[in-house]
Amino acid sequence: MLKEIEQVAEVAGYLWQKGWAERNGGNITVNITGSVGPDIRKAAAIAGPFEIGLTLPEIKGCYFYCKGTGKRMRDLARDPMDNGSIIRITDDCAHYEIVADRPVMPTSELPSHLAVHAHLIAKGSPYKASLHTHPIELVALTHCKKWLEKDAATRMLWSMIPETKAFCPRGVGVVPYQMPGSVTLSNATIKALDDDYDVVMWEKHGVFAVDVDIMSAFDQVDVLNKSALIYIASRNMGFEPEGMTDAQMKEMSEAFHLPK
Ligand code: 2HA
Ligand code: ZN
Repeated sequence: MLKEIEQVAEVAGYLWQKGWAERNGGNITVNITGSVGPDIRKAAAIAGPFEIGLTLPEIKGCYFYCKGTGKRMRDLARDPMDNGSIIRITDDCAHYEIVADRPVMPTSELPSHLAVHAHLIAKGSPYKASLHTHPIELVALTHCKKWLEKDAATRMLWSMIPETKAFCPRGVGVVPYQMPGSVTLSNATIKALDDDYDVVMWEKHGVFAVDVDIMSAFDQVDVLNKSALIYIASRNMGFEPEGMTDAQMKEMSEAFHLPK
């Protein structure tokens, strides 16, 4: 099995263990075009072609591993090829076919994930993986207007522990509530990623993250959620956490050559 798919299985296990992946919650897609071998490239379709619903020229002929629709992360962790599949985008850039291992239909969020991948390619981004999950404490933050203001959550989360800015240097964007799976949610997510975030919070729903691989996307969400936990622990101890000072943040940013 491809290294990328083994990594997806490992991350799916973490998502379940963290309580971020109830039932079929969350989605993972990875652009594996660079690592599929000749066997997959030559393989005849085992199902499809199916309509994407969008025409995306940037991903013509690309291969993606996608979590299956209705599948559970905890099952995917054990058996990624029974709970997801490898798809190939056809030459018309508007359809996909399933090429391995079994005819598992990809996530219902496929059009929005593929639109994000197409956008990343168009930008010349090295990012190959996208992750949608329901991290409890980050979702809780989005139930409060204060944390939906531009960069308010970023500043608070960065200031909880020095590592957060080092490992999530672009901070966290916010996408106001939209219906799950909708085109408006997908477009708003792409816009927020374009505004230079790797991770965006979907109000009252979850997060969407992109990075070079799925482990890195997971790590960004994990460090942000860790900061949210420290904030909550402080509040539970009865005080508003002080947060690192501006001078401490500045010193950190300079030492790690971080943007902003
Ligand atoms: O696919 O979490 O928001 C499962 C979801 C959709
Ligand atoms: Zn969701």
